[in-house]
Amino acid sequence: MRIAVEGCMHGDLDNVYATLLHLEKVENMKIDLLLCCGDFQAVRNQKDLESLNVKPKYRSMNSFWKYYSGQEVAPFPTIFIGGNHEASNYLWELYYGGWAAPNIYFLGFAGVIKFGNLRIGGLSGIYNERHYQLGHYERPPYNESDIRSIYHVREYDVLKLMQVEEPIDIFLSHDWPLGITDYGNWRELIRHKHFFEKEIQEKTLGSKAAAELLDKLKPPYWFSAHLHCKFAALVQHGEGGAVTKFLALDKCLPRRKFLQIVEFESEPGPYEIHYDEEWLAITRKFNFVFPLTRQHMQLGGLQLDLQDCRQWVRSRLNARGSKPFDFIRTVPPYDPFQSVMEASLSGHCRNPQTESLLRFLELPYLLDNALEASRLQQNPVSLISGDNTEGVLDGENEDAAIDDVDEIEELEEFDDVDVKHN
Ligand SMILES: [Mn+2]
Repeated sequence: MRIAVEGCMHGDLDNVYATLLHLEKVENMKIDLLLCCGDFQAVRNQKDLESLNVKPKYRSMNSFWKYYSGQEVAPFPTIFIGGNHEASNYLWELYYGGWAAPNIYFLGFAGVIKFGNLRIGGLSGIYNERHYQLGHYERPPYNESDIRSIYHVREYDVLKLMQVEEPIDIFLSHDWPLGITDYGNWRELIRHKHFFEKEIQEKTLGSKAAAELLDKLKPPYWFSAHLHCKFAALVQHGEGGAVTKFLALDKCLPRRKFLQIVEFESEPGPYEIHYDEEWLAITRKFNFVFPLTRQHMQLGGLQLDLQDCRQWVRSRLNARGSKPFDFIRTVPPYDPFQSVMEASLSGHCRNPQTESLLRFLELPYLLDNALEASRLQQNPVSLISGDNTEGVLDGENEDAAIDDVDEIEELEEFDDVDVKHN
């Protein structure tokens, strides 16, 4: 099986697919899957642009809407996670994962799925300590603060991924695991990206949550994006332990290293995306502590026995099959011939895929319901203590130092070294 991995998509599906089709032709090979490590920008229409945290001059429709509307069809199965530039309202609809467009699958805020015999896991968003222990309290339409915190990783989602015991083949995170630069040629890295130097030396470059997951899951492959450069590292987990090949890739621009083809041993294709039994069991088991308010949650160390749940999920999957529920369009796609979009509701939309999955798992729908969430938190669960401290109010510089590489690069004006080497 041949998998293409790319860094940030930034809504440029047309160019990435064209590049891959060209590659298939000149190399005379078949690509089975495209993995994208975030900043996908699944913008369906102008309304979605309001939930995308980018500077006004980057607020453009790009090309996802064509694949959403059906005007174009993704030529390769595509799996992506979220980054920090997303149509966050749309990704929230698909919190548990689902088809963002035909043949384009969103892994969810956290998720594990199967593709052929491979198990692919991922964590969306970027790490920011200030919001880590809060619930998912943001609801569209987002205010100035929520539009930036919605993509900050929450401990709850990491905790779920920490329950995974069966081997993961590939893991995706948008920002790099904290400390990963120690395992690669960081001196070479800062020669091109000298604005990383301070954070590398202070050991603050990257996601603490991703580092914990890397240490727990020890997947053979880990791919990231976010910092808009290529960087490889080799992590040996203890003496004689498992090895993780880490690779970060650039964004899609001419002369930039944004794509890598990786080959995996597998049975002959074609391959399909399927639900993962262990992950669905974790999802079902942990839904009762799904935090949906600004309350601090102390979830650390929560352990639940999954065995009975595994059995239950297995029999449900055997009865229904494990293919994800079908894609369903929920909003009118962008129409380039219509300059102003018809007025539409800017609130949360219940995505039928999410509703079907929750019905399948016999779970309540909570994504639009803060009330339900606070009731849940009042339940006396001995292992979880929700103290009443509100999340710290958001200040101007709430994001980590390197949160938006576009901005830094703009300041740097792509120095010569950068262009030459990418
Ligand atoms: Mn990013």
